[in-house]
Amino acid sequence: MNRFDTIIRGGTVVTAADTFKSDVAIKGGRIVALGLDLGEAETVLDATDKLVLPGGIDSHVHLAQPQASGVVIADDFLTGTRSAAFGGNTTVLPFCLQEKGQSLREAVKAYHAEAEGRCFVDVSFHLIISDPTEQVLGQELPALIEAGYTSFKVFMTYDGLALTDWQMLDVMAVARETGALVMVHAENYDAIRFLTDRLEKAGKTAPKYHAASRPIPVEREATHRAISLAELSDVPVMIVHVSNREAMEEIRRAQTKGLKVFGETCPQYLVLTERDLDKIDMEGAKFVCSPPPRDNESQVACWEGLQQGVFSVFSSDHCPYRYEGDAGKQLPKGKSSFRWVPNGIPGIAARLPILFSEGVVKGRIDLNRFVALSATNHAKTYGLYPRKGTIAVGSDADIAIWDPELKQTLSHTMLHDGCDYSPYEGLEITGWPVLTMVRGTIVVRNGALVGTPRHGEYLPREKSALAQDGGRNRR
Ligand code: DUC
Ligand code: ZN
Ligand code: ZN
Repeated sequence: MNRFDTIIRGGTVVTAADTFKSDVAIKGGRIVALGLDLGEAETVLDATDKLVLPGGIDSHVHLAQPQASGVVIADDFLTGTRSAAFGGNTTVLPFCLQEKGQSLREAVKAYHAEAEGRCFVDVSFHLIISDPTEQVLGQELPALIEAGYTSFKVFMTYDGLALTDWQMLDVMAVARETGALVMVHAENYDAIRFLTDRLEKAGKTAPKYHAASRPIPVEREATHRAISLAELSDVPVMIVHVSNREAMEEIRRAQTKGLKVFGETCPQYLVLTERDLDKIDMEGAKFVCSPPPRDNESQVACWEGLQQGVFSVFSSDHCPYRYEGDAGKQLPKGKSSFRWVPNGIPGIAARLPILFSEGVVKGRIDLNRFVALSATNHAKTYGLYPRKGTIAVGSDADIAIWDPELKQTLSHTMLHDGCDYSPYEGLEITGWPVLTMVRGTIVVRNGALVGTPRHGEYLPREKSALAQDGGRNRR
């Protein structure tokens, strides 16, 4: 019998710290040896001229999320995790949304039922707290955090989701007590409602006015406020989906002060602008997401944030709605005003090819930062490291083999999600994952799905190492 199940031979292994020629030996779903001349294995995979990277971890995706009446999210766990695997991901962290009036435990139970037996890659849930009742704050949330749901998101905007500052302080107090990590959607609710009202009264209802309804100060102010509330509460905070320089600089200023404030940005803020929303008829709706894509200067700022470490994670914020039909972007009400166009765009499979092509190939970031931004930092931030997010002896054999030279024109047909378009259609990409392996089992190989939806496991998580000892870096 061979010592190993699989050896990946001849490739260049890249971690967040190092780049080196090494074979990778796998047994029982784990990496058990790194080096050259490792001997024989049941299966040998040739990685000559390829990069052997930790599988991507996408720590911000929405799958099977309950929606407003008449709207259907385009991906469930089956299609969403399938698409994730095609894009070189091995773990995704979707959000379990508590609806108003719903118990958090019930929401978690229902979400597990959606995921059960329907995951091609590993998954773990963040919570979304929309109704911080006494029961939630005093019992359900602390118990769930102890059970491994160690991060939760709160919204500062949206009907049915927005928390008041008081409520934000309430949930942050729970995070302080338990060591959970708070993620914040930072936009000013009243300002958006005010501007939306004004725009509608002026007859400005096309999708492009979505961007005008939530300009940069809306995001900057809320980012500042979220950071201030976190500082008051002495908790770390992750500001998600940051779109522009002013919000990025709020985060950088807090980091310079020694606060544990983390930032995330996403592909839409690197390669789209608000001009994409200005298309004929409803075409612009394909790009409606929040915060909206901004301008070229904002793209430069987001790259700067990635290069300098202000943003430690790069996620897709995959939140897909179909373009055709009545239940997605062309919802009948959405045609009457941008206000009702479902908010979100797909990106779970396109995230890493975009970061690789626009970042590594164009010389904006090096390979090690690519790995940090695409996998390692997600694992460290959300309590999965070192089991996930690196290539090391003892870690899960979650691996994406990349062809760094493969040139493709991005098209929706390559992505295998449940949506019917990609906002990144036509983008010229260099570099693509040619094999995705989860715990030693190949899920996607050369553009073909070979895995099964029973393979993905649910991952309870440790508390984030970054979130311990309060929100200030001790000096
Ligand atoms: N926030 C998200 O994180 N995803 C989609 C919509 C939104 O506002
Ligand atoms: Zn959000
Ligand atoms: Zn999101």
